[in-house]
Amino acid sequence: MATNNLDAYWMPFTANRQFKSAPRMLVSASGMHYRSDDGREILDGTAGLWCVNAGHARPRIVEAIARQAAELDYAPVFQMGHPKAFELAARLVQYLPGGLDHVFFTNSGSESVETALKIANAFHKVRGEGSRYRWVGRERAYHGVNYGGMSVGGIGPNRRDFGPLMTGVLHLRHTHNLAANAFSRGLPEHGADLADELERLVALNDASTISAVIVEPVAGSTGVLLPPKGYLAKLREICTKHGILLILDEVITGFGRLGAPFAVEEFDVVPDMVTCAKGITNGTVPMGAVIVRKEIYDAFMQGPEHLPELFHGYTYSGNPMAAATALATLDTYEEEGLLTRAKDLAPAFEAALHGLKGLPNVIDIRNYGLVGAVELAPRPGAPGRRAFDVFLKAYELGLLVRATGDTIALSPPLIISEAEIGRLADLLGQAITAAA
Ligand code: PXG
Repeated sequence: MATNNLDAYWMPFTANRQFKSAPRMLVSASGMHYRSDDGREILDGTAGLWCVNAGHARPRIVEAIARQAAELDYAPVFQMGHPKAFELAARLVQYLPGGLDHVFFTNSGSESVETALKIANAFHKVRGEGSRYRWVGRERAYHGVNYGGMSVGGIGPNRRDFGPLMTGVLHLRHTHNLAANAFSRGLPEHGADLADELERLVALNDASTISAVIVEPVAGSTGVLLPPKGYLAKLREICTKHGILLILDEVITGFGRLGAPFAVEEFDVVPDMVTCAKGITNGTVPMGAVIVRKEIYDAFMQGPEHLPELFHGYTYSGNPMAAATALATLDTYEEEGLLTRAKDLAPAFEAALHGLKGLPNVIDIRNYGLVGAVELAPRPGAPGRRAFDVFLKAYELGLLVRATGDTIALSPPLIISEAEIGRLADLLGQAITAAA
């Protein structure tokens, strides 16, 4: 079989023709670096796709995967159990405030979102409030690629080609405001009042039709949009007032990205559900989870005892390979203090990124913890082209970044050193200058 035939693989979210004409192939990884097929070392500025929070090829995780495959490769997860799924759920809830204490496992961020949206509606139904079916998302949001997540999502190209989406979905305005907040360090000052939009949606549609609001604490995929100071607290307050569930999608912010285990703690906002994935297994074996408040779980615990209380789940929900991997991942995070390390490194990361101000076409730089973005002025008539050129140039120079629209997003593994932060900024600066 020809291994150099690139044709059969339809690559996800990829410019297939461009890639196949000039492939960028990664063949191994360790710590902060990838190695490419032409033997170059590539600094990982994105933790893979925002998931390899502890860096690559970590021994405990590698070992856990091998051991688990030999010990218990798979066990049915419907009407049967295995110890590690229970152990993992009990450990995960320790990272969240008291009320958030039950875990439903999935295999990805997209599935976590679908699961949370379904639980929200079923929760209202089981309590006799089945009229609450509407979900409220936000412009520019990314909640995965399945129909529920697409519907509450707010990225035009992700929605436009796929026919009717879910009915009854409402959207808040996004919070990105360059005129007021460009070059903010940390959370932007202006825009908390955008949360009041929720009151308008409630007034128009009546609270009795609204099930849940879902937002990313920091919108990652769309280019790292940070919540204005006070915004999330206000959303929480309005949701509580109207009996609407608040879902925080922590697929990117979970597991230390912002300097605390979850944004829930960092931003001091307690939602009714948290969705996560990615960093839960350090990006290795696929896994996601929805963590729900006790009241939600308890509401379902009724009806005939021999029947499932929730008709939902996946073949791989909490499967042994993923559970063992997640436990080893949490051990690694704990042993190395990684879930709070972004807080210590944030000042160096902030200084390094903001040092790029003044380079050609840089119209904004934003950062929090170990997530950051450099926004570029689009090339006239070719949106996305400039950031794509920077991405290509950076790769050539030995740095992996993410280009989204005309924003370069950064989310390095949480093990990054200050010297590597300097190198990351230096290489990115060179790429931005070269692509001008
Ligand atoms: N919610 C959020 C907030 C996400 O960021 C998902 C859900 C979906 O997760 P899955 O595991 O189904 O992909 C995400 C995923 C990028 C990028 O660089 C972002 C994501 C995935 C891949 C690339 O913009 N976010």
